[in-house]
This record gives sequence, C-alpha cells and structure tokens, in this order.
Amino acid sequence: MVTPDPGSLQSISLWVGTVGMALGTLYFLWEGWSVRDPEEQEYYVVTIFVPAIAAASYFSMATGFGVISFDAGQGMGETVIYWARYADWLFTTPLLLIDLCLLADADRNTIYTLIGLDVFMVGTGVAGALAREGQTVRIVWWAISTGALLVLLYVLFGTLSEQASRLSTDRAALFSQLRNLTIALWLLYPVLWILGTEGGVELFGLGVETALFAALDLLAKVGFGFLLLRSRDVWTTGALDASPADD
Ligand SMILES: *C/C=C(C)/C=C/C=C(C)/C=C/C1=C(C)CCCC1(C)C
Repeated sequence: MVTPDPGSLQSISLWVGTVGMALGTLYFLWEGWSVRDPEEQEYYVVTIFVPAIAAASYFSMATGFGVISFDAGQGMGETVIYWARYADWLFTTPLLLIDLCLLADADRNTIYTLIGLDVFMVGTGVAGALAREGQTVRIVWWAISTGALLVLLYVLFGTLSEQASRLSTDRAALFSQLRNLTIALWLLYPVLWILGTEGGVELFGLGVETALFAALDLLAKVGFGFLLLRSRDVWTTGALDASPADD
C-alpha cells in the first residue's frame, strides 16, 4: 500500500475529490428526490451514480487502497499508479455519455457506438497505466486510447449533434453546451496522462497531476451534472416540427 503522505498535495487533492464528489451526490439526490415523471427520473438515476462512484474511487485512493507501485520497466523505475481512477471511469464515462444521449434523443446504434468506443478507450488506457514493459509500450497504448477518444468525440460532434438538432431550440442548446464542455474537458485527460507520471514524461510530479485530475473530474462530473440538472424544464421538449398534440 502506498497511502499518500497526509498534508501532501496528493493527499489533499484526493480528499477534496472525495468530499466534492460526495457533496455532489447528496445535492443531486436532494434535487431528484421529489421528481415523479419517469422520463425525468431517468436523468437523475444516471447523473447521481456518476459522483457517487467517483466518491468511492477517490476515497479508495485517499486511503491507499486504489493505488499501487511497481517497476514500470526499461529504466522507468518504481512508478505509482492510481488504478482506482480507471475503475471509476469505466462506469462513470459511459453514464455521462448516456446523459448526452438522453438529451439528444439518440438512436440505439449511436448509444452502443459511443459506449463501445468509451470502454475501449478506458480499457486500453488502463493497459498503458499498468504496463511493465517500459515507456514505449505505454506510449503505444496511449496512442490507441487517444485514437478511440478522437473517434468518440467525432461521433459526439457529428451523428449525435445531428440527432440533437431535430429537437426544440432550448434542448438543442443545452445539448451543445454540455457537448462542448465534454469535448473540452475530456481532451485534457490524455494530455495530463502523457505529460505526467503515467506517460513517463514527468513534466510535473504526481502531486500536481493528482490535483489537476481532481479538478477535471469535479468539473466533468459535478459541474456537468449541475448544468444538466438545473435545466429540467427542457429535457423532454420534443422535435421542432412536432404539432403540440405530439408533445
Ligand atoms: C469523470 C471522468 C472522466 C470524464 C474521465 C475521462 C477520461 C478520459 C477521456 C481519459 C482518456 C485517456 C486517454 C484518451 C489516453 C490515455 C489514458 C486515458 C484513460 C487517460
């Protein structure tokens, strides 16, 4: 076990992550408690699990369970890896995508494509993080995972946006806002990974990396959920050309 030193930037960031995610979960629960419309409840069910899973993951990292240290090979030496991040992302990133798909009223094939790409991205990312064959192998895994992310974002921007454009103006606008936030934040994950300790470039240390990941995670989960849940009035508004009777 490699419990981060109490008071270190690593430890503080992980505890801020734990508390932030827990508060986000409670707030979303509180907001959703009285919602009775099944279609609206769907958004809450999906959105509440995101910070709840992340809170558990952050707690495991802060207490030294979600982290391992091993020789990464080829002279990289002893490397500390927070594996619990990937367990978190494996479930939370598909849930975030499901929120976007609900909002865009996506068809099933688009949903499966996005989730498939996402699971592939996290899976190849964890392979890179746990690799013991040195930096080259890590960078190859990173490139494969980043390729999947780029295709995923292309689908978000293309097919999914096309489907969202058929909806009411307000709903399409909320979709665009959350889509842009997702694209901007998600693109930073591979950058942090390759420049930090996982990629072996080590432009910054594990403390700074942990703090930056915590900030990204809080924005991409609690920030995202907050923007989505405060716009409940537009979630189920229908297609632009639908007659009022269809609504
Ligand atoms: C709440 C957590 C979120 C939104 C996490 C998103 C994570 C990614 C987009 C991670 C992407 C990665 C790559 C594209 C390559 C390197 C490995 C990853 C997993 C960091």
